[in-house]
Amino acid sequence: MRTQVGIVGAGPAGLMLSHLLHLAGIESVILECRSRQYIEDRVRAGVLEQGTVDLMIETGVGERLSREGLRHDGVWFSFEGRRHRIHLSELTDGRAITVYAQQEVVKDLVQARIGAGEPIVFGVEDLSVHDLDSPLPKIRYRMDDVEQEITCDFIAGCDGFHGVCRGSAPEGVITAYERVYPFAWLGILAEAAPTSEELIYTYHPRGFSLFSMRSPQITRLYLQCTPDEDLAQWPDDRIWEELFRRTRTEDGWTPGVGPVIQKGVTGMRSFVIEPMQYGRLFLAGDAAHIVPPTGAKGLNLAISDVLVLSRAVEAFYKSGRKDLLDEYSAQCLSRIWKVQRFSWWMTSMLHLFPGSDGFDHRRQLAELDYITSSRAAMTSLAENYVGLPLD
Ligand code: RFL
Ligand code: PHB
Repeated sequence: MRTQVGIVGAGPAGLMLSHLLHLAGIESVILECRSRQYIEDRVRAGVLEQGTVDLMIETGVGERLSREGLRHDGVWFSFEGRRHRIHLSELTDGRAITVYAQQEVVKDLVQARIGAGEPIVFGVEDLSVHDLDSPLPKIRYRMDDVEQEITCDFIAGCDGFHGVCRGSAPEGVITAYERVYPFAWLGILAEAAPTSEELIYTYHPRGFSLFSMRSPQITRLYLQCTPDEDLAQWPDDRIWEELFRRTRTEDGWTPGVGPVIQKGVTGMRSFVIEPMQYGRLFLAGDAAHIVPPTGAKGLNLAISDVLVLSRAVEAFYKSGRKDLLDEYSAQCLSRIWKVQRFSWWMTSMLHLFPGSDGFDHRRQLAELDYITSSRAAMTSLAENYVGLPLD
């Protein structure tokens, strides 16, 4: 088989890349190791930056998002029993975040790909990439016990943090920068109407917690826990008790309680590779970087990478230009490192670190006081939270 761009992975990065290439008249094939049902049910992110929302709407995949997405003009920070609102849109010329689940973004993009008659091959096995430094790189995989090969002009490695593409560049070409945090998030999804219309990030001496949502009927909540936390030790009653302890405010606010429909533990790391390209292999999204979830940035970064990549590939086919492809990595990394900084900063400000003492506690409270009272600090937070320009 022959295609122009072979895309490994049908997450947000691979699906959006294929969609953008299609709009530019460029052919691609997506290869995904999981089933369609699996990727459409996978519960992950929920917060879209303004630029991600705009891109989905402008490129014709935002119809359901415009109808069902929950636009938030503000976000709350809670500490010492009090909630403080940051008015995002007032501080950023009308920009905001939108709550719309990642699996809904995935469903909308899969629908668009299939509607356009573009192939997504689900359930591929033993995928590998070859001849990356040649003009015709190849992807090999097994499907229904038959070995397959696709020859491409370019390969996009959109196969997430545990994918195979990143490790296919020769040793020494790629440098990884990493920070692993000594805590994790225990996340739950509950059938309970959200009792706040906007997200609440809480700093508490017992650890961080986050109140979020997915719809007017579903609440999403997170509690800081240990990286090796045993879920069996967390029956629903204990989770609610801990959530109440950490999130209750002096004005009597608490999250609404309801049946827990999903539970999981997510580790936290910051990770970036440089460069994000080797020969004709271009890495995008979680394959190239991971952020701790505190800034709600992972999905949005994946989208900004592939926007840059699609423009570079388009320039190559339309006018033979290679300069944008050569600049792909540097252009993405300049934004990625700013987003890494923001995610690391939010994580450091809001979590309880093992071994921290009274000095750390007071410093964190002072920082929270500052970012909820200084207009300059609030503006900086708001600008990053609604999203830096996509490209
Ligand atoms: P994905 O979504 O991991 O997709 C990669 C795809 O590649 C497939 N794959 C392969 N296919 C073929 N052959 C192979 N060898 C393959 N190996 C892997 C996988 O099956 C998968 O379908 O990466 P992508 O597209 O880069 O997208 C990144 C985002 O998914 C991720 O950054 C976000 O989910 C992170 N994240 C959040 N991001 C936000 O922007 N806002 C949030 O509020 C937010 N909250 C979160 C999050 C991630 C979380 N978890 C569980 C990691 C909350 C959580 C709890
Ligand atoms: C979520 O709703 O899953 C969510 C919201 C904000 C974050 C991370 C996750 O920072």
